[in-house]
Amino acid sequence: MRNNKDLFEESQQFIPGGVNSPVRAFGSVGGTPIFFKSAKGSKLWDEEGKEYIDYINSWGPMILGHAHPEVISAVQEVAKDSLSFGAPTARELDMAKEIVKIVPSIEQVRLVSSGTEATMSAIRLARGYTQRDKIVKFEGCYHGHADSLLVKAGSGALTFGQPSSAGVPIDTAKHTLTLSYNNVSELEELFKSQGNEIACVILEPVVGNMNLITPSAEFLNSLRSLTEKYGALLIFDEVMTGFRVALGGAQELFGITPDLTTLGKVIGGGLPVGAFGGKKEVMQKLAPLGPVYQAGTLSGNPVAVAAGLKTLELIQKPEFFSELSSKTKTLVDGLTNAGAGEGISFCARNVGGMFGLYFSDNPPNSFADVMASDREKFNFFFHEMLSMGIYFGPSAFEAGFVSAAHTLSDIQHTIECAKKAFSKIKA
Ligand code: KE4
Repeated sequence: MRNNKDLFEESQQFIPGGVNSPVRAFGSVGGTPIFFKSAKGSKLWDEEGKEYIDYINSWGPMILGHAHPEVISAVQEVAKDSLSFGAPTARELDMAKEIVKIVPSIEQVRLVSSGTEATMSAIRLARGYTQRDKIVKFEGCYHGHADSLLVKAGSGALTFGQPSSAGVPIDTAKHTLTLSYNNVSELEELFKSQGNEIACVILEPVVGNMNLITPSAEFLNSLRSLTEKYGALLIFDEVMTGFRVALGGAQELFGITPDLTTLGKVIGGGLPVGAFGGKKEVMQKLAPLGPVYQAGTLSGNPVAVAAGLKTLELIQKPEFFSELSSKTKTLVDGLTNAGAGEGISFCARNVGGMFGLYFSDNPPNSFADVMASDREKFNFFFHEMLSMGIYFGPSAFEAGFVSAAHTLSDIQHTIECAKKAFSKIKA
């Protein structure tokens, strides 16, 4: 048996930072990342044989729980007939029809292999359709690692964006304007001055990448009316919220119809699938029909689509989302009460099957609020819970996820462990 520490040390010799995605390196919370070997339902087992209750769920995809027997057999069934053709398959048509059925704003959809590909392609499509270069995003929202989305607010939010990563040319970043989430006056001011130059606005309609933040109704309504008025496209990045906060995602929850939607995570059931879709008039601009090029060797991969189709079938069972949401609320209410019981400045909230934990008196409504929460306390809490076999996201800036496989005893055990962790924080 190889332990987590040795594995991490050796991995760092062959993989930058020892991980294939930065958040996994525990950089934000410190300590040694856990190397997992297997999982089933709500449980994970690491290489040392230790068991954990999983509240990351692979950052959202494992909504049914790990290794769901029907998903595994769907994958095994399809894998027998080759893993990829690089040509159209009937199964991709089935997936497209399923997405169009579940998300009414999507009249046509294109499958890709990650959320990043979905948002990168949607941005290019919006620019090609409107023939405008400027795009708008919000500080704290993450949309994958395409160059034009790795941009933070410039000196003034209404001026040029600044790269938030090395390797992103200033000439690329300058077309991205970054505003404050939930700030309606900034939005109005920007559109009044530059509205006719804006190709699109992209946002997480419930934010999961600066911890969980919900939009105000005024913010969403202003976004929809201003983009409509100035001919900009409204893109809901539902890679995380799609099939998670409700079957039809945040757009179903809030009753807002975006022009384009990006999807990922749940749609692949744990295998690489992303998607972007929307109005047919916009989607027709895509190659091979239109001038906006976009492509992918493994787009619509039959094995990945089989996992996604089975997952989408199973989450449409009656009561799936009401049960998932109430289980998640039981968790956040229990954690909030446990924090209050120890007199800790702590709160938690959920939207459907995703939740946020905050070491602050009130849930945050903005990036500034999130930055004001107590990261040290979160990091201490994270490691205390990890030592008791509870696996939350290794960052104070990530949302957590509950699956259909989590039992009420998992939830109750988590709350009991939190009480112990809070009592140590108080001491
Ligand atoms: P991927 O390229 O990682 O499949 O998707 C990018 C993406 C796009 N949009 C939203 C709203 C997302 O949350 C993501 C990816 N989410 C992170 C979790 N915070 C993935 C975890 C990671 O980066 O390892």
